[in-house]
Amino acid sequence: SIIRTMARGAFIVLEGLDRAGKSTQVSMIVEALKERNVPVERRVFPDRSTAIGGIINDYLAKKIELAPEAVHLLFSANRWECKDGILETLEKGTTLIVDRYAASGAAYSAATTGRPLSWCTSPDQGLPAPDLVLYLDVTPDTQQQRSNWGEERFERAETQRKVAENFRKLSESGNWAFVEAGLDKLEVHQKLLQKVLDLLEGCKDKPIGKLYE
Ligand code: 2DT
Ligand code: MG
Repeated sequence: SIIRTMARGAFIVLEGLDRAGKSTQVSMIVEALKERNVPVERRVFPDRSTAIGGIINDYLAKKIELAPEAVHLLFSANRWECKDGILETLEKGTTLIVDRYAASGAAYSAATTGRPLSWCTSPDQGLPAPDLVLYLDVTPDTQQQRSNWGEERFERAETQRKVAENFRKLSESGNWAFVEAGLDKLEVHQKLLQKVLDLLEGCKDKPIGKLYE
């Protein structure tokens, strides 16, 4: 086997409902790590820049109709097509801060297909597992105060309620931390950053895990 000469990066995912503030917080964490000279990159799922991501984008924008189970597999395929890139980034020592990943895949699809969470997690089995999932816990009131509510598919209160329940079930396995998303954004940032910094040292010598294995 190869002798590891360099520490790997950490794989950190931000999860939560729509309008929880994930994208803003991902940017703030990335900037804070850069200031500390931590090699870091961001990613977002769905990755709408690929061919599969283009179909997903058209579906979310309600330009096309697809069976929800088929869309579920496309979301998973969109992660699988990024798997090698994720591993290469981590192995070269760069930390990844990711806006949504497999938990979104299962939580949303279980709500929209009505299928069990176990059915929804299975296509993602074996993907690189996050070292930490930071869950931005947003209330329906806060969600609705934030802008552009209801533009994309799934942005309905009833769907969001089901998705939130699924996230709670998923959080029972794996390393999750919940942070209240309704606080001032700097306050949220400080809480998240502390959890990220606590993790960084600890995972350097651990192999990258595999999801649901
Ligand atoms: P944004 O709101 O973050 O742009 O996401 N989704 C996302 C799924 O249904 N399955 C998945 O695997 C992923 C990654 C959540 C767009 C929407 O896509 C949903 C909201
Ligand atoms: Mg959204």
